[in-house]
Amino acid sequence: MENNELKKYSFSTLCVHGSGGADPTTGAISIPIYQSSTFKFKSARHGAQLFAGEIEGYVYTRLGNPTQAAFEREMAFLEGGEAALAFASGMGAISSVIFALCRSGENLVSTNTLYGGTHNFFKETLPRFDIDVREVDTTNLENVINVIDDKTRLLYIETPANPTLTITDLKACARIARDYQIPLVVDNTFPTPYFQRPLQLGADIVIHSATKYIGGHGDTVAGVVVGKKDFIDELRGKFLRDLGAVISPLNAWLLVRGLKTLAIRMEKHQQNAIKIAKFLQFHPKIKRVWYPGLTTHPQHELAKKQMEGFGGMVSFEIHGGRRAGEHLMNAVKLITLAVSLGDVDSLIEHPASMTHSTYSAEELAECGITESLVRLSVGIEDARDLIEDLSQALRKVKV
Ligand code: LCS
Repeated sequence: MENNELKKYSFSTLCVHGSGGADPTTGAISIPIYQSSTFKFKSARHGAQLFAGEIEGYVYTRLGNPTQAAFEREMAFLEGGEAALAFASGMGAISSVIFALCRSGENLVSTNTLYGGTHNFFKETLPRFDIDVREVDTTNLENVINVIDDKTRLLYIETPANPTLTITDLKACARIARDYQIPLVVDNTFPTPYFQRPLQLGADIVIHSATKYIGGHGDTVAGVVVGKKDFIDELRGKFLRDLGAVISPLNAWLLVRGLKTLAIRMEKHQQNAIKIAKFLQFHPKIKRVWYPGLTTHPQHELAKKQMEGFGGMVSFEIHGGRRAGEHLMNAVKLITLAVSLGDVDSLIEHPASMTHSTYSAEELAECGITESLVRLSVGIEDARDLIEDLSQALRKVKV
């Protein structure tokens, strides 16, 4: 099927059928796991031409592999980008993109609420390379404009943000990025292309921790970048080659398989998340619930405008502070106490002491990541069982 012909189908059909069918070499409908580190050249000249970039083909799996390529093709297709590049992890993808765009003496502007690992890379590692990161509250875009200068090389946005589900206006950010002629880079891990397609809203580069919803089963660590072909070629040819955060063929294959059920999983994650958010909202032991689908979320209207759904992540503050949160997390039976997110299983964790422990006390306060905040990655179990589990655990919590 041609790409144009596929455009008439809905997103969930495209997830199942992908961009173009069977393996071109064998006709296998499930892409083979090309478990090979290197590829035989037809002649010395052929090898030299491949190295010189004069012809296309496979050389060595750090530089490309057919199973990786299949995953990259599907991700570019589903995000609506020209090309994609897979990485060994979300952090591998993020660090390679930043090093591709920034040199020493330059800076980037970012959302202040980010996955704690990204924040650590921005605030601890990049300064060692003399790259300055200006993290600001991007719910007010004046803050962004105020810190951009002639050394700013990109605007980096995570929306909905981990773990507070704060929403940033992507169209408005794209306008700012265009005005200053810098790329807008969006971490689309939480919503996935099923609920949000940043490239259509004016972003230039999309990044995922594919470890999460893209893989979906808690068995793979991976990342991916989607953008213009020229940028992706440069990223592969320079930064994947030099930094080496390459995905294995097996992990790429697991992600291709994960994508086939992305739509149905995201629907179920969301259905469950809405039910749980509403249950928690009215629970006497819960102080506040953060879910973009609730009308009480401060940016519910913006979320409705730029997203096609609200996703499967719910955060909440519990009365009784950290001690009560720990009690709850120790008392759940079905829900697993673990970091990561986007798995079919529900996962619960405490951002301030776990995923966001890289933030200082002041930074946590600025982002609203309080000691009483608990993050729940809602799985695809039956919502009644999840609510019953939370209910029994909350009964045990003394506030
Ligand atoms: N971006 C977001 C939004 C993330 O949540 C994570 C990981 C990353 C990037 C990094 O991806 P990785 O290298 O782990 O594939 N988030 C995690 C979390 O919230 N709990 O454990 C990992």
